[in-house]
Amino acid sequence: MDSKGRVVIKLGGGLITDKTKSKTINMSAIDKVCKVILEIQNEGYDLVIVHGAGSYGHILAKEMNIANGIDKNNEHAQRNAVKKIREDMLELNSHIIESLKELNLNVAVHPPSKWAKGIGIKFEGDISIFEKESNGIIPVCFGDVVDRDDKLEFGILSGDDLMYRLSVEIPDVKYTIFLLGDVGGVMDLPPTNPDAKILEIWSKNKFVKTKHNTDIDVTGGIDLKLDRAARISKHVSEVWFLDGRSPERIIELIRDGETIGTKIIV
Ligand code: IP8
Repeated sequence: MDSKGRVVIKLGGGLITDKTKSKTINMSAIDKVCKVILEIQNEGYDLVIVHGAGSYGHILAKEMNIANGIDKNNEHAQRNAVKKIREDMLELNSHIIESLKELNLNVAVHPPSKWAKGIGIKFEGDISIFEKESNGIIPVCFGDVVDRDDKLEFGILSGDDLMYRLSVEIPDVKYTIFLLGDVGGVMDLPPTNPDAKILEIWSKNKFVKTKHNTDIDVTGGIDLKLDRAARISKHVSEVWFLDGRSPERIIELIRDGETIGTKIIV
């Protein structure tokens, strides 16, 4: 069957782990999303999967100040932490791979620490490895600690930055989907407010008070995601923030053209 195009999906760290407790996996959420990934493939789309770090990355990265690069006073402990976070990310990734393989899906994992350098949307690395997979093989990558060429030596490349380059540079991306862990989309008020409602549409010009948990997240939380999503929407017409706890909404979206969630527009 000819491909209907590509769907790029990020499984948010808050969906696949409990962000507050070190290395706590949410296997039932992962299994639920993976079943939908199989359905998307059965609908005739190619996929690219990205996932966040959640409590497999952010907690230790914050404790050891990894996002700000090398600190000569704490070099040894930081290098150990970099190694440990990379191992933990591979462990988190293996849970997702396991779930995909149980559904007989074929995957190719590309850990960013092996092919990417630098942070932010201009990170270096050959994205074309993600479009070369054939026969329904799904390329997978994740937010990671990466090397930097400058004196800071290392930094954190967020899955949201990977989402940007993967969505914009790979041809034929029809949908870019950010699956969130605890909300139905972008909310009009901080999600802790009981009156908060899902915005059907979000554009950069519209002011939204977002709640970003700076205690845990070393990359940029919802604000980074929104910035990257807005940039992606200049190239991809269907960019959505959806509730990862109800991943079947992706199927609804690709079949019916609409679902519950937030569409990001320029
Ligand atoms: O959760 C962060 O990736 P993100 C990666 O996608 C690490 O922002 C290692 C904290």
